[in-house]
Amino acid sequence: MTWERTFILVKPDGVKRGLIGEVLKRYERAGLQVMAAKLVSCHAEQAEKHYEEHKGKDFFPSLVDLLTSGPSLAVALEGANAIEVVRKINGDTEPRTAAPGTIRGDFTHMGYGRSKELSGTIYNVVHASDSKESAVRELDIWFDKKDFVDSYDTILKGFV
Ligand code: IDP
Ligand code: MG
Repeated sequence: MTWERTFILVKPDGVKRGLIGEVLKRYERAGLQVMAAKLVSCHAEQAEKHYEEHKGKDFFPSLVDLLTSGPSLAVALEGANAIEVVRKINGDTEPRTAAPGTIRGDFTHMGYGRSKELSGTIYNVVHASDSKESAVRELDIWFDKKDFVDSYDTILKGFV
């Protein structure tokens, strides 16, 4: 099945900088559909669960601090190969080397060295699921069943 649902988070650095519109615009203009969206001020427990694969790494505590420092926008997106396409739109993890035209390449330029001089984590505006399994897991952490719209007009599926 190529039709996928994925999870993205505009992290607190993106929300504080007023980038919600800029970020969502890029997914929408690529034809991805917003199926659920909400602002969430998460607690440490939820942030740790979300990033559990990184537990034990040196940047983990500062990553949890970032996620609990203010509201994030949680979004569920759907489209053909949505997981891969959204990560392409986001760009590489390190904004310093992320390609121009990607969210991370266009809205910040932080490198790993600079992140060490500051909080310890890279501020890169957005998160996106990296596999079908992580999408299911992360959507379950951030959303309830009732948060989703049932379905979009299927006409759109002919265009994307
Ligand atoms: P991703 O967000 O591109 O999937 P991951 O490796 O899953 O990247 O890392 C999760 C988040 O942790 C990154 O988006 C970034 O904010 C932070 N991070 C990852 N690696 C490092 C690092 O080496 N130093 C500082 N922060 C990092
Ligand atoms: Mg990741």
